[in-house]
Amino acid sequence: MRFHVLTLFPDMVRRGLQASITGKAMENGLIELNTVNIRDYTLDRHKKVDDYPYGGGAGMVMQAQPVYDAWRTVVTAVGYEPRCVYLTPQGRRFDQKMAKSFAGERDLILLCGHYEGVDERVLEEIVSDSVSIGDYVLTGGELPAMVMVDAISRMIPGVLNNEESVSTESLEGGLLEYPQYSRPSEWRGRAVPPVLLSGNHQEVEEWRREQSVLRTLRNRPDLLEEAGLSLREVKLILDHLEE
Ligand code: 6GU
Repeated sequence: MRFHVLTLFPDMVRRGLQASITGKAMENGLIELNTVNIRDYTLDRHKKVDDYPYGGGAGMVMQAQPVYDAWRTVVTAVGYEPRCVYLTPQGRRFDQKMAKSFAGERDLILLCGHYEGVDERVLEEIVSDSVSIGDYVLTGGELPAMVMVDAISRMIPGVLNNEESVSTESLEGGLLEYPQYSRPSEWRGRAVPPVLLSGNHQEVEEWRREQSVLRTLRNRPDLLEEAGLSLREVKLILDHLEE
């Protein structure tokens, strides 16, 4: 999969994704990262890419022309119009389901906004999806673009070493992940839950499922409605609510 990130801070995006698993995925040719510096496309003598908002108000607006020309260059290079994501707090909230849908694309264009926003006319012209990564405001779309590239990349076959970990971990089953433990079996007086040392695979699975349900109840009760719990699991929740 090829990611094309339109940004004023290409180094930030490149350096952020070069580390760790996404970096390895690039080395292995499983993903490609093409950062495009929007400033390279300005026609302004002083390399300016923003201007005052019509109608007044605080801040500056990213102008349409350099954004459009940067986008057009990518479209011409790939030979078609890939989906184009605009990163903005006004967008649809990014989630695992959305990551999966983007993971099926050959190319994805990510447009990072800055200042108070981007001229609406170029957004109307090029954007297929407006996406936010959560209910807080960041200074620009670069970190959200990196978040999206990371979340999408790990769904691509071969990017994670353990294929199983893509499907069984957090949120895939609609529940949060259960707690994990490794050696030693006792650390600072804290023992690993004995069931995990029992060798009884079925009991381990039951314990983990129960832990997932209770953790979701505690931290993300909004997820429980969609989680498809059994009657037994609903009763478990009710017992804990009484305590
Ligand atoms: Cl996509 N952009 C900005 N600037 N802030 C955000 C965001 C995006 N998602 C959450 N906060």
